[in-house]
Amino acid sequence: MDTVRLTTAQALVRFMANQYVERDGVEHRFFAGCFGIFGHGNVAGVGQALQQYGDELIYYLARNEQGMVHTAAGFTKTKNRLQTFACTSSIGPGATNMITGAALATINRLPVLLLPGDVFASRGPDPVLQQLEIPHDGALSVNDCFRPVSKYWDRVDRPEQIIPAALSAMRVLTNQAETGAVTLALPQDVQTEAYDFPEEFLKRRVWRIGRPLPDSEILGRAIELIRGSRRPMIVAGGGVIYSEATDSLQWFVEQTGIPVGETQAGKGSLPYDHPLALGAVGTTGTFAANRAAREADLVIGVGTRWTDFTTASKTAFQNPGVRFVNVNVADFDAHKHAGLSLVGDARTTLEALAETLSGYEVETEYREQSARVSREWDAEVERLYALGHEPLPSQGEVIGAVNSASEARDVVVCAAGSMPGDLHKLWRTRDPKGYHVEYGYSCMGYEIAGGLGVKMAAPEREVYVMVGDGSYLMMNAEIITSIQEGYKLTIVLVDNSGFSSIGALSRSVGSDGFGTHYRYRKNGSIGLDSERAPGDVLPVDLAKNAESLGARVMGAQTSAELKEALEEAKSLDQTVVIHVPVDRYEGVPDYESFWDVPVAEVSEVDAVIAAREEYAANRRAERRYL
Ligand SMILES: Cc1ncc(C[n+]2csc(CCOP(=O)(O)OP(=O)(O)O)c2C)c(N)n1
Ligand SMILES: [Mg+2]
Repeated sequence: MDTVRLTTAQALVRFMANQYVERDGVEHRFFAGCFGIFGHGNVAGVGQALQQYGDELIYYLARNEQGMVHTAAGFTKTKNRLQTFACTSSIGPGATNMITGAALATINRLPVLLLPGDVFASRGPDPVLQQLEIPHDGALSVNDCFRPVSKYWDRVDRPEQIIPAALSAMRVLTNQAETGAVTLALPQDVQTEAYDFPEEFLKRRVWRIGRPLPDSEILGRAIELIRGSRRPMIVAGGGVIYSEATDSLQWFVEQTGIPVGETQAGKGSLPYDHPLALGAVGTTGTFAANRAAREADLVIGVGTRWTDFTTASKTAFQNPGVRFVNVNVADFDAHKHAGLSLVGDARTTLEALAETLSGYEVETEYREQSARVSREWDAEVERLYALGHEPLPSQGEVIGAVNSASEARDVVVCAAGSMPGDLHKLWRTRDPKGYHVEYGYSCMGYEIAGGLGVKMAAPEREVYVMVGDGSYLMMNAEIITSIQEGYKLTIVLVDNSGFSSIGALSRSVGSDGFGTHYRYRKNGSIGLDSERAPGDVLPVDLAKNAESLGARVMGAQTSAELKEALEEAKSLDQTVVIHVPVDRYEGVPDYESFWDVPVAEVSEVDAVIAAREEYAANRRAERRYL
């Protein structure tokens, strides 16, 4: 057996550089590179290897370990999970900074490889700087915190262990049903130790990503259920997009006349102006999709994991006899809501269904109703795009301006705050990859870092990062990384001086916006919305902050100024931040939907008592779908 003497880290870097995936006959290099922030826990191991093999695997310096995992997640989501990045960190805080990113990746089913440094396997320098000491367990380190947020976790205590660990990592990363964050904890001494690695381990390896079909008997039962339904609807989730099944979906719905509601990850499954596109479904849904959901007797979920936002906390589907058919590569999701579980790839399964259903169509009246309500919804979008709110624009108008300025193939990116819901309702998606909202973890701080990943994956598209002031303050440092690497982002910083989303939620639970506005503490209190005064607001200047990071900054006080700034931004090739103050209280309404956020059962505050009564009434509509 031919061997080559390498350190653990050198072998891992060379292994990563030679991993490929293949789907539909097309090969993709799986690791586009490795992000990292060095410290004593990785500089001499993984850092040395990345320097030595820099031609094989490119190293990217990030600013925040959480941010670099978000960048990897944004990248792989844009690449439909066929390519990703590895992320290397030091031990201790560098490692634990990645945990939020790991959770985000795992929840969204996005493959990212995390390589936190770990304490000495030899336990020589014990405790080393940043080592956690637990008196009853010598084997624990902070990296054990990655276990619940990883789909595969390993600690490499001897150099040769990297062989099975790396192969297991690839198995999970490339498995469409299992994928998520994978963590290989690398003790800092082991990273640097040498071993005679078999050449075979380092050779080019191609992981095939198949398109499995469900069991034919179950497929037959699904056909019967569809044929027997009068008001079927489809809920399209992220799986439609990852599987590149949007054309098949369109073919299926045009043939059958079944209308489509979209989840956050599934938005873009159909173009917004398709007559069978009812838009967003659920808590942040349109009246078009939510009315169809209320009456549907059969719901076909394709590539969705049925979160509470999609089901409006299980109030969306009210037909007493409603049944679910779930098409999903993940058995776990396919079984939800007592659904008939079609475990398979979205594209091949939709095609198999369409072929077998040929000749079946919903009643003409139902098809026409879908087209009518879809048009009515678009008129509502138009109304909110052109609200003309003064003196500051509404958030809906800002979304309208960005949508109008963008080309069909450009991408909008968002994650947390009031914007994801508003974008879900209002963004007119014209391309399957045009809408990128991270709403599995809805993680404040994802926007800019994730947007960088989107741009790295699709440099030919303009990337519009829509970020609230709260999210911006949590994580804006990857602006510097975007400038360092020459990836332009157009960042629309929507400023309402605090957490308008949670402020509105607070008002709806009777708590008057308590603690959600950036205001001076006065008389010992952080303030209620009903007590606000003009001089209260803190003197924060986020535009100056963005400028100091090297971004080109423009201010826009009105919709007209915003449109001008967006046009100017298009002509630039560097990262731009457009700072837009909006009216905090002019929100986009909800459309016949609910979200279960429990309200205090007893209180001395009248508004809370009233909110609790309303909450109890709404909750009565929650169902179990058994
Ligand atoms: C990391 C993180 N912390 C807390 C939350 C809860 N949360 C959701 S939205 C939000 C406020 C977001 O503020 P901003 O970005 O200004 O958006 P706005 O609500 O004003 O639209 C908070 C605190 C979260 N989603 N993520
Ligand atoms: Mg805000």
